[in-house]
Amino acid sequence: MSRFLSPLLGKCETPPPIWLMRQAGRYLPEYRELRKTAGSFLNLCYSPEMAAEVTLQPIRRYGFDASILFSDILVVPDALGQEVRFVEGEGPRLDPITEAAGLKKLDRSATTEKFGRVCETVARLKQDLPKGTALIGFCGAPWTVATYMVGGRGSPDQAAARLFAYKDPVGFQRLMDILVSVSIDYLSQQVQAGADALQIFDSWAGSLPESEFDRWVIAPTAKIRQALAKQHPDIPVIGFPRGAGMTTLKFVQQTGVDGVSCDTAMPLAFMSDQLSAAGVAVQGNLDPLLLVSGGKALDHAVDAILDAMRGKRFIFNLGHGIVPQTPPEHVARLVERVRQNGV
Ligand code: 1CP
Repeated sequence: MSRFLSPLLGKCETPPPIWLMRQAGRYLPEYRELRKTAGSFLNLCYSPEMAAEVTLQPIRRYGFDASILFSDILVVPDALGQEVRFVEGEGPRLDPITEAAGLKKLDRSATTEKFGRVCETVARLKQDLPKGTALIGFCGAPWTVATYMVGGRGSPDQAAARLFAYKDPVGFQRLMDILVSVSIDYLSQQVQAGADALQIFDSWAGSLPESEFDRWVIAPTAKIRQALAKQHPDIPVIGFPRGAGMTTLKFVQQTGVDGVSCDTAMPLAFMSDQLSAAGVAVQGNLDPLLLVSGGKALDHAVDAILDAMRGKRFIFNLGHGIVPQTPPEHVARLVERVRQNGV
C-alpha cells in the first residue's frame, strides 16, 4: 500500500508522507514549456496525454508520495454548460448566475463527455505512475464552486454567492443540490478510472457565519461523503475547509471525512490535539510563502510542524497551493528535510 494512504486508513507513518497542493504548475519550467503549446488552460485539462504529463512532472522531480490529477475545480461548471474562460494573468471568468432562473441554463448531458476526458487522464496515470505513488482525484466543494458560478470570477469576499443564498435560500439550495449530485458522479467516475483517494477543495469555506457554514459547507460535503462511502467504501476522502478555524472540528465530526487539510492559520496545537483526537488524518499546513523565502525560516517552520505532529496520523502539505514564484530548489529542500527530520 502507498505510504500516503496509511494515515488516512488509520496508521501513523514515519516519516510522514508528503505532497503539495498545486504541486504541478507554473513554478516548474517544464510546465510553462508545455503550457505554451497547450492552447487554453481548459484545453490542457481536457487533453489526457498533456494533463497526465503535467501530473507526472513534480513526481519525477521530487518523488512525492502522492500525485494529484491535473485538472481544475471549474471543470464542473464548464461541463454543465456554464462556459469557463481563463484570462491570462487574471484568472477564471464565467457568465454569472445570480438568481435561480439562471439555473435553467445548466445541462447535465454534456458532463459525460468532459468528465470522460478527465477520467481518461486518471486511467493513463494509473498506468504511468511509479508503484507506491498514490493518485488523488478531486473536485471543488459545492460552496466554493458556487462562489465562482454566481460571482463569475474569484472574489475576496464571495459577496455575490452569499447574497444569493440570503435572498433566495430555496433557489440557492437547488444550485447546491445540482452540485452535490454532479460532484458525486464526477468523483465516483474518477475512482472507477483509478483514483486511490479524493480531496474536496472548499477554498472559500471561511467566508460564512456558522449557520451558513453548517448549511452550505458541512451538509453538502456530508452528502457527498455518504454517497461515496456507499459506492466506494475503501476510498478515503480528505476535506479542505479553508479558513474554517475552530469550526473545522465540527466539520470533521459531521462530514465523516477521513482526513482534513488545514490552512496556514490553523494552530499546530489544534491540529495535533483536537483534530487528531477526532479520529482523522491531519494534513498541512506550511505557509506557501515560506517555500518562496527558503532558508532558515523554512527549515524552522518545517521542523515545528514535524515536531507537533510526530506520532499522529499526519500528511505533510502546505496550508494552500504553491505560488508561481516558488524556486523549485526550495521544494527539493523541503522534501529532503521532511524525510530526514520527520522520523
Ligand atoms: O495559467 C495557468 O497555467 C493556470 C493556473 C492554474 C493551475 C496550474 C489554474 C487556474 N488551476 C490550476 C490547477 C489546479 N487547480 C489543480 C491541479 C494542480 C495541482 O494541484 O498540482 C487543482 C487541484 C486546482 C484547484 C483549484 N482551482 C482551486 C482549489 C484550491 C485552491 O487553490 O484554493 C481553486 C479555487 C481553483 C480555481 C482556479 N483555477 C485557476 C486559478 C488561477 C484559480 C483561482 C482563481 C481565483 O479565485 O482567483
